[in-house]
Parts: sequence; C-alpha cells; structure tokens
Amino acid sequence: MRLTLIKPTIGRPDHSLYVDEARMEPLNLGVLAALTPPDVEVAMWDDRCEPIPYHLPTDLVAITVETYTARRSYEIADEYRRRGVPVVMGGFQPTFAPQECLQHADAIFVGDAETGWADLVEEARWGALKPIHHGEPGRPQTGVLTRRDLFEGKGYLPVSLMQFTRGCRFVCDFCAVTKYFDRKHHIRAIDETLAEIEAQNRRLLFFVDDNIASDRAALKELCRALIPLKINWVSQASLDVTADGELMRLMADSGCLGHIMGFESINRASVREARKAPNLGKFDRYATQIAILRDHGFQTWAAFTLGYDHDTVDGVRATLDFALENRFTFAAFNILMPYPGTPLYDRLAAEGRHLYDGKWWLHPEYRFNAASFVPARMTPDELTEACFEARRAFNSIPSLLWRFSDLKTNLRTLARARAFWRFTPVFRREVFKKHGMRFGHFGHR
Ligand code: B12
Ligand code: SF4
Repeated sequence: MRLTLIKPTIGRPDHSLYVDEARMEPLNLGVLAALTPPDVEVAMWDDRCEPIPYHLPTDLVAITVETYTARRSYEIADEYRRRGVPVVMGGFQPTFAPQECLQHADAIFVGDAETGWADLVEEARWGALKPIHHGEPGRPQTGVLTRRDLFEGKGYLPVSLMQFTRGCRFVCDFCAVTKYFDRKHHIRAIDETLAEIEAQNRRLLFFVDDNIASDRAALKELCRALIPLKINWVSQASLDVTADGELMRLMADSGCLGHIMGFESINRASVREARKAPNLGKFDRYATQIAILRDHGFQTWAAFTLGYDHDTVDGVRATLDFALENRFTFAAFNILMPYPGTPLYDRLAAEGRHLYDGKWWLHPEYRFNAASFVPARMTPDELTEACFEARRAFNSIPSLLWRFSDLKTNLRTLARARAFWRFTPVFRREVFKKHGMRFGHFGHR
C-alpha cells in the first residue's frame, strides 16, 4: 500500500509562484509516518516549496489542515478525489469544522493521531474507510520517533522540531488550543524526549509545545536532562514563567535561547478581554518580566494580538514603539483572528460582527493578514493597515540593526548572533511576501 502525506501552503500572491522561505519541518507528518504500519510505502509532499505530483500512483492521501490552509487543502483534496484516490484530513480544522472538511474528504480524523491512525490505515487498505475517526488528545508520540528522513532535501530552516508537552492550563479566548486540549497538558517521558534528540543531528531544537512552561516542575526536569547535551533550544512559553527564578536559571543553563511569548497587548483592558491570565499579575507594562528575560539573555519573539474592543490605531502604534524600545529579537503584530471553535469566534458571531460570512478562510475576497471582523474602535481597514505599518516599521533595516546591537541578548554569544542573522531576515522577508496573499491557488473561483 502507498500513502501520500501532504502539507498544504496557505495560498499564493497573484501571478506568481510562491515558495515559503520560512518553512519549517511539518512535524505532524513525520509523526504520522512514524505511526503508519511499517509495510506501507510513505511519500511526503510540501506544497509550500514543491508542486504536488498528482500523477504518481497512491492508495491514500492524508492532508494536515489548519484554518489558514483549509482552502488550499480542499483544492488538493478535490484533485486527488477526481482521480479516484481517497483522501483523509486531520488537524485543527477537521477537529473544529468537521462537516466542512467532509465535503472534500472521504474521512476526517478528529484529535491526535497517536491513538487510531494505524487502524484508519488498515480500514483504507481493505477499502472500508469510515468517514469519522476520533483520537484522544494525549502525550506526544508515545513509543515512536519522528520519521525525519522524509524532511531531507526540502530546504527547511535549520532547526529540528519536536514536542515535550501538549496543551496549556490557561484559557485565552482567541486560542484554538484551549478547547482542543480542554485545559489539560500532556507530558512526554524524559527518556523518550532525549531519544528523539539523539536520533537527529542538529544542535538547535524548537520544542513546538503550546506552552512549555505550563507545568513548571516538568520543564525543570527536562532542563536538568538537557544540560549535559550542550544544545541550544527555543520554545513557546507564557510570561508568568519569569516569576520562577530557579526555572529561568535552569532554562538558561540548558541552552535555551528564548521563546515565542504572548504579550498580546500593552493595554491592560485588552489583556483582560483576551482572558490572558498569565499576563494579568502586577501590570507595569511588562517592564519586570522583560528585564528578567534580558538578564537571562533570552532572544524573545514577542507576539501581539491586536483588534480587541479597547484597541485603537494609536494603540497599535504604541505597541510598535513598545516593541522597538524593548529591542525584541522578533515581534509579530497579529490581527486578532476568530478561529473556529474558539470562544472569541462564538462571541463575535453572537454580536453579529463577523465579515466574509463568518468563514474568512473560505471567502474568495479575503486576503492574508486582513481583519475579518468589525473592531469596536477602528474600521476593519484601519486595523489591517495599522498592523501592516507596525510590521513594516519593525522590519525596517534601521530597526533590524538597532535590535541586533543589543549586548544583553543578540550580541551576548556567537550562537545568539548567528541565530539572529539566520532567522530574522527570513521572517522579515516572509512578512512582506505573505501580506495580502490570497488563499488557495484558485482564489478567484
Ligand atoms: C509550531 C507552530 C507554529 C510554527 C510553524 C511550524 C511549522 N512546521 O511550520 C510557527 C511558529 C512558525 C507557526 C506559525 C503560525 N501558526 Co502555528 N502553531 C504551531 C504549534 C504550536 C505546534 C504545531 C506542531 O508542530 N505541533 C506538533 C504536531 C505533532 O501536532 P499537531 O500539528 O497538532 O498534529 C497532531 C494532530 O493535530 C493530528 N493531526 C494533524 N494533522 C493531521 C493529519 C492527519 C491526516 C491526521 C490523521 C492527524 C493529524 O495528529 C498529530 C499528531 O498527534 C501549533 C499548536 C498545536 N498544538 O498544534 C500552532 C498552531 C497550529 N498555529 C496556529 C497559527 C494561527 C499560526 C499562524 C497563522 C499565526 C500567525 N498569525 O501568523 C502562523 C502561520 C502558520 C502557517 N501555516 O504559515 C494555530 C492554528 C489555528 C487553526 N485553527 O488553524 C495553532 C493551533 C496555535 C493556536 N494556539 O491556535 N506555528
Ligand atoms: S497561554 Fe498561550 S497556549 Fe495557553 S491558552 Fe493562552 S494563548 Fe493559548
């Protein structure tokens, strides 16, 4: 039996072929391949960098689908099904919009693949594929190692993705993780995590955990185990971690270069509205937390979410100033996006504030990084423009040089300086390439 795994792209700008230079390994497909019965031949295609060879014979196609990639995923699925090949979809979009996905797939997989994927493959082998499958969200890949051979030659950024935990204990209202994991977190055994590290050959790791600091005791244990390995790693963590001095020291000692951290807003009212509990302690516009992060040499990727009911155009500009003042290694000025299944989505629906018929991810007029709802104190276009302007200014060359020349973070060690120049310019380029991109390859249809 032959299985084809597909990572779809978001779309492409009009009249051009788009290659995502910031693409990282699609970890979920490497995990899926590892969970597949060993006698099945597995191929993987990444739509972000190569054409899909529809003509190659295959018995089952499996697509990983996020909300952003839904439209493109449906195009790919429709083409395979037109050729008589059964298609299965899994990931966040099938989990939260199952009926929509079932219009383009023979089967969907709701939840994590660890329990149930092998059974689904057997059903497909015998021509008895059931349309809906459920897997319990749980510990990352118990007993299997990611099939990284599938990633070779695809030009991914030089960082190995893996997971230590899944889920998060907080309930931010815009976050798709909240409902998916129901506030629980699931922790991989330390020896299995170390085996995953040893089975790959990079010294820079990205733990793609939703919030690696959700269980501080577990993270301390991991850090202690990482210290002898002399690697560097990055992850995603909530800001409350800065309150734990022992953990901050352990992270630094174990080679942590920094995290993606959700600041979301510099306006306390917006932080409350987002229900961003880890940011709601003593509110001195984050000065204390940032000082601690800098003292530990962390290269922070600050994530902002803009468009809450208390946000204004001036507030977006103030957020940019704040990001520049603090010389974050990278900052994302994300528009607040209502993803299906989130409390935010339901609230905006109840208030009648969705644009694009409430399904921006399918709408032919919607463009990447545009507001998809009516904000309270700006027009949707003002929000879109203000965020783009913030991205443009933050990613200007003078800003890049100003942020780089920070002795406490980016210039602290050679590894940090290297990481800055290896990744920051690529993320910068992608910001401009992706802005205004249409979804799917046939966005006019
Ligand atoms: C790492 C990460 C990134 C990395 C990119 C990694 C990469 N390889 O390219 C970075 C930081 C760059 C990133 C960027 C973005 N991300 Co992101 N990201 C993640 C994160 C934290 C982990 C993803 C991961 O690798 N998980 C590990 C794998 C093993 O787990 P998994 O993907 O969930 O797969 C399991 C199941 O879902 C299921 N499964 C998945 N696919 C399939 C397919 C089949 C056939 C089957 C059977 C099962 C199955 O089985 C798998 C194994 O159990 C997730 C959160 C999450 N929990 O997934 C967010 C997440 C996927 N990202 C999200 C978003 C919104 C974004 C951005 C759009 C943010 C922005 N505004 O710019 C961007 C753009 C993404 C893009 N497509 O270009 C949202 C998506 C929400 C949604 N409804 O689609 C998530 C869920 C975060 C959130 N809190 O809401 N992201
Ligand atoms: S802290 Fe981060 S991962 Fe946790 S619910 Fe909030 S946004 Fe989601």
